[in-house]
Amino acid sequence: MEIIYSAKLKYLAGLFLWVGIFALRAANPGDVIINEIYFDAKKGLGKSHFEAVELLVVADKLNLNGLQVSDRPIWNVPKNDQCTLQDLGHGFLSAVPSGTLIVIYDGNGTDDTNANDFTLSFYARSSLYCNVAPTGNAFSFRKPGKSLHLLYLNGQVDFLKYRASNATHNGPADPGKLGWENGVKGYIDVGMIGENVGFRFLGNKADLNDFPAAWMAYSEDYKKDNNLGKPNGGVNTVWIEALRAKASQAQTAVPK
Ligand SMILES: [Ca+2]
Ligand SMILES: [Ca+2]
Ligand SMILES: [Ca+2]
Repeated sequence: MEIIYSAKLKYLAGLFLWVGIFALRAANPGDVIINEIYFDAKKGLGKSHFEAVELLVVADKLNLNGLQVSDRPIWNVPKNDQCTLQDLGHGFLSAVPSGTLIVIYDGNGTDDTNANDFTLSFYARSSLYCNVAPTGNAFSFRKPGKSLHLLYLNGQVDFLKYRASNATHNGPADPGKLGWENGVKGYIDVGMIGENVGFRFLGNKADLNDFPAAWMAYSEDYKKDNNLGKPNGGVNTVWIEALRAKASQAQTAVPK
């Protein structure tokens, strides 16, 4: 009798483990998006001043182990820089709440791995949780135009492309299968070279970020008015607050 009971417990434990693994949600397009890019590290302003990407988690409880950013031109041709997130079994990336802003800095620093306040940050060059092989950099934006792919386990999740209005050419970066207004020719205009330092998404819906007009370039100094890890104002903030409210309900919901 006891043997049967113990076998049953083991079976149930195994079942719950498998249900748990399959319940983890992988990232698809629209589930996590690029929300802001800071592309000008303004060399000379001192350390802890890095180029950065802010990602917004739209779908609740996503498993983001394996999420990757890369500034390669073609999404499935690995070259240039890249950064792949992994939590090494600590679990902080296995069920990330909706409304979380994840900032990846291309520099050295102390990571924030606690999503209870809806922010996570990783310093790609020193982080244990960011694989930056083979170049050692997560991305490199110091050019009059560039692009960024967001990938998950070899699939496309998001894409954008930007360019200075006086840049001489558009660059080869291709959105692949993802929506992006005007395809290879489409880009976010970030003003004259040197005029601005980054750009933010102003929308309140994941697929609106396919439209360059939904983005705004900004010139504020990174150290004085750092918007990385914070909602971008207006309806973007309202949207993110709603995503966070939904996530909190999910966390505190009592099963009936
Ligand atoms: Ca945090
Ligand atoms: Ca998009
Ligand atoms: Ca922001």
